[in-house]
Amino acid sequence: MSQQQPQTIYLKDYQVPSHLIAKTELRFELAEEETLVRATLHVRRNPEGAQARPALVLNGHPSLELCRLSIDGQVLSERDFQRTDETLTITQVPEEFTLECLTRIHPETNTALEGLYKSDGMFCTQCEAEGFRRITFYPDRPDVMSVFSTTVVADKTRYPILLSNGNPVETGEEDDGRHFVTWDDPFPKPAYLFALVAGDLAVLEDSYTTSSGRKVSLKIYAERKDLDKLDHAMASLKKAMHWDEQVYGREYDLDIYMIVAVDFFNMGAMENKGLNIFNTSCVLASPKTTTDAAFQRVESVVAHEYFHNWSGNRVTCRDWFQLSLKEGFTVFRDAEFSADVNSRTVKRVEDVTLLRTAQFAEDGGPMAHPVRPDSYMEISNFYTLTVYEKGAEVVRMIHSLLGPEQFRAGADLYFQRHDGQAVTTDDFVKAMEDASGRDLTQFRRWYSQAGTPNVEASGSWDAEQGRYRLTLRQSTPATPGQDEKLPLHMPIAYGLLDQQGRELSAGVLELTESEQTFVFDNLPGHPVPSLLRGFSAPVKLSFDYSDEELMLLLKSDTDGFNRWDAGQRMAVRLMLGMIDDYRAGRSIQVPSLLVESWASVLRDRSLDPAMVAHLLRLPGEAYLAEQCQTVDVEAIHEVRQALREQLANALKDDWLQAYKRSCQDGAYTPDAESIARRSLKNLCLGYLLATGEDAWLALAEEQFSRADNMTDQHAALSLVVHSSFREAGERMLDAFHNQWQHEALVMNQWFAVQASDPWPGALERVQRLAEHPLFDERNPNKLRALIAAFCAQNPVRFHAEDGSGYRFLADWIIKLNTSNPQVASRLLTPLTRWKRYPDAAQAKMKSELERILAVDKLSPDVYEVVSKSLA
Ligand code: B3K
Ligand code: ZN
Repeated sequence: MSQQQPQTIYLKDYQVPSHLIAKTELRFELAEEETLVRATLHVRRNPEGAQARPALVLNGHPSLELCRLSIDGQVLSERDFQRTDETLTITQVPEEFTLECLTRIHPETNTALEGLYKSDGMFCTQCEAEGFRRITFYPDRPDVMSVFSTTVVADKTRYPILLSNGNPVETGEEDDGRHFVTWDDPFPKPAYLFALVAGDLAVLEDSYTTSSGRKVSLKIYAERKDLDKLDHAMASLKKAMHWDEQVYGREYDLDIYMIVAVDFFNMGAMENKGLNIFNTSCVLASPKTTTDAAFQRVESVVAHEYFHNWSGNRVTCRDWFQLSLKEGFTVFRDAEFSADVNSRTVKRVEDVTLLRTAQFAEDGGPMAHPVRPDSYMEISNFYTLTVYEKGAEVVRMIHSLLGPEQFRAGADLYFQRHDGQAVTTDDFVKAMEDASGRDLTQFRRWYSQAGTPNVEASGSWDAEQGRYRLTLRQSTPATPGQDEKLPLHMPIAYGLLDQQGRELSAGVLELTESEQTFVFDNLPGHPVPSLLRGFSAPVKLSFDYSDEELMLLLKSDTDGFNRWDAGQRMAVRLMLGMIDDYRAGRSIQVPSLLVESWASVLRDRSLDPAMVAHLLRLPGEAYLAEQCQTVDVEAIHEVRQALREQLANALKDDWLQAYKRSCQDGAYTPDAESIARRSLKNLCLGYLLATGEDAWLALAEEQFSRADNMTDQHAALSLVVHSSFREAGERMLDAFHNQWQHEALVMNQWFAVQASDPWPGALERVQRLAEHPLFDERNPNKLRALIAAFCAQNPVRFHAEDGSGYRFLADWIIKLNTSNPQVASRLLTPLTRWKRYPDAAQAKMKSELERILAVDKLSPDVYEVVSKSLA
C-alpha cells in the first residue's frame, strides 16, 4: 500500500464536545482569485465535558491558509497552537473566550464540491457532512450547535445576489464596487447546515401562510435562462408545507424559505436552514424538457428537503452514526407525502423495486452496514441506500406496529422533547415507546444488525378442523464483521383469500422468534395467503406458491402491492428457468402461463391504468441478477430480450390497442393519472418495437417528432436507440442533439441513452462522448449521465469479456480520486460486487480494484470502499 491508511472512527468512542460555541460570526470577502473568511467564535468550555482544562481542538483541512488567529484580541504566535493536516489545537484556553480566525481559501479551484466552491460562475456551499472545515477552523461536528450571523461581501455587478441562512438584517455598499448583506439565523444549528450563495441569479417569488397565520416569503433562485422552469418546484414546496402541517402538525419557522439551483452538485439537494441548495436536476422542470420521472423527483426532493426543517434541523443528529435518524425518518415522510398526493400503490412499487434491487445488493455486498453503522473511515461513504431507504423502512415498521395515531403521538413527543437538540436513533425509538406504551427493545436490533433477513413461510391445512397453520422462519445471513444474527421483531401484514379470491381475514402478524406458527380457525376451505402486504418489512419472503395461486393473487388480491408482486414472482420464477435453459444451450420458450397472465392484465379494462404499466413490466436485469447465485449477465439479458420479443409478437394487437387507448389529448400535466397513461403508452411502444416491424418504427418516429413533452420524446428516443433499428436510432440522436444542445439537463439524457445502449460498440461510443464539447468531467451530473450510466445501467457492455469495461471504470476512478473523491467513490459500486460474477470476470474486476488500491495518495473515500471490497 502506498499511503497511510485512513483512521477508522467508532461509535463506541463517542464523547461529548469539550467546548460549545454560543455564537458564530462569519465575514466572507469573495473574489475571483481568493476568498477571505473571518470567523469570530464565542467559545466556552462544555460543563459536561470530560476534562476540567481541555485543549481546544478544531477541525481543519490542508487547503486552509491560516492568516491570523487571536484569543480575546491577543494574536497567537505559532508556538501557541499546533496544526496538522486535519486539526488546529490550542492547548491553553480560558473557560470562556472569543476566538478570531482569518483564513484564505480558494473556492475557484475547489473541484471536490465540498465547502465553498464555484458552480458556473456562482459561489455556493456544501457543508454536510464535513465540508465546513474547508471554510474555516471549527468544531465541525453535528452536536455543536451555534447561532450564526453571516456577512457576505462581493462585487455588486458580478454577484448582485448574496444569500445565507436566516433573515437578511443589513445591506450596504463599499466604495470599491462591492456590496454586502448580513444574515442572522436565530435557530442554533450545527455547521453542516451552514450555507452561502453569491451570484447573478433570477428568482421566482411566492408566499405561503402557515396554519397559524404567519406569512412566509418563498424564493427559488436559478440562472436567468431557467426562470421558466421553477413553477413545479414552487407548487411542490407549497404542497409539502401544507402536508407537514396536516399530517405532523409542523409549521415552518423562519420568515423566508429559499431554494437555489446549481449545476455542479455532488448529490440531489441539501437542507441548509432556510437556504436549500439543489442540484438543477432536482428543481428545474418544464413539460418540454423534463420527463415525468424527473417531475416526480423534483416534487419528492423539494418535499424531502423541506421536511428536514423539523426532522434534521430543529432536531438534529448527535454524531454521524445517527445519520438515519434524520434521513430514514425524512425519506419515510417524503414517501408518505408522495403516496398521499399521487398513487400510493405505484409509489410503493417504485420504492420497493429500488430497495430490493439496490439496497438488498448493498446489504449482501462488502460495504454492508447496519442502519446505524458502528464504524466508518469516510462518512461520505455512508449516505447509502441502507441509511436512507432501509432506514425509512424501519420507521415504516414502527408506524405499522404502533398504528397511525400512536405513531403521530410518538412523533409529537420526539419533536417536543428534543427541539433544539442533537440526538440519537435511540432517542427516536424511546419517544415512540413512551408515547405508545409499546416495548421496542427487540425492535431496536433493526438499527444495529446489518443484512437482509430471509423469511421462509409455509402453510398446512387441516380440512377437518377448518384450520390453517402458517409457519414463519427468519434468519439473517452473516455480513462483514457480524457473524451472529439475532431474530428481529417484524410486522408481517397478511390476508387470507379463498379459492375464488375473496378475502377471509386480514391483519398484521408480529414475528419475533426464529420460528413461529400462527393458527387461523373456522376457515371454509384451504386459503391462499397473501403475505407481507404493502411490503410490511424489508425482508426476502419465500412461499411455495403454485402457478394457480399466483394467478389468483394477481387477479384478486385486495392489496395492490401484492397483486403486482404476484406477477413479479411468477415472471422471476419462469425467467430463472429460462436462464437455466439458455445456459444449457436449450432453446428458450415463453411459458404460456406468462402470456396468458400478461394478456389478462392487458385486456382487463377495470384495472387502474396506474398499475397496469407496472404489472406488465418484466423484472429488470439488476433484480434478476439479485436472484442468481452467480450472475450470468449475458444470459439474463438474452432471456429478457427474447421474452420481450415473444410477448411482443404474441400480444401485438393488444399492445397496439392499449397504446392507442393511452394517447391523450390536451395539454401536458404531471398528475398521477396522466403519468400512468404515458407510462403505459410507452411500455406498449417498447413492446411494439420489440417485434422488429417497420410499422412500429414509423409510429415511434412520429411520436418523437410530434411530442409536446419530454416524456414521450425521450421514451421514443431511448426505445429506438436501444432497438434493432440502428440507423433510425442514429438519426434520432442527431435530431435530439440539434434540438436540445443548449439545455444541459436534456443533454444529460442524450448522454445516458447512448451510454446505456446494450448493443456492441457502446464503450467506444462512451469514450468518444467523453471528448464531446458538452461533456465536462468536473460536473457530477455529466459523470452520472455518461460514466455511471454505462457502468451501472449497461451490464452486458460493462461486463464485456475482455475486461475493457472494468478497465475503463478504474481509469475514471483514478482520475476522479484527485478531483472529486466523493463522486469517485460512488462510481465504484459496480466493481465492488465482483464476488457475484463467474471466476474469469471476478479475476479481472479484482485486478482493477488492486490497481486502484496501488495508486499514490488515494482519498479516504476511495480507499475505504476499495479496501473493504478486497477484504
Ligand atoms: N442531507 C443531504 C445529503 C448530504 C450528503 C453529503 N455527502 C441531502 C438529503 O439527504 O436531504
Ligand atoms: Zn435527506
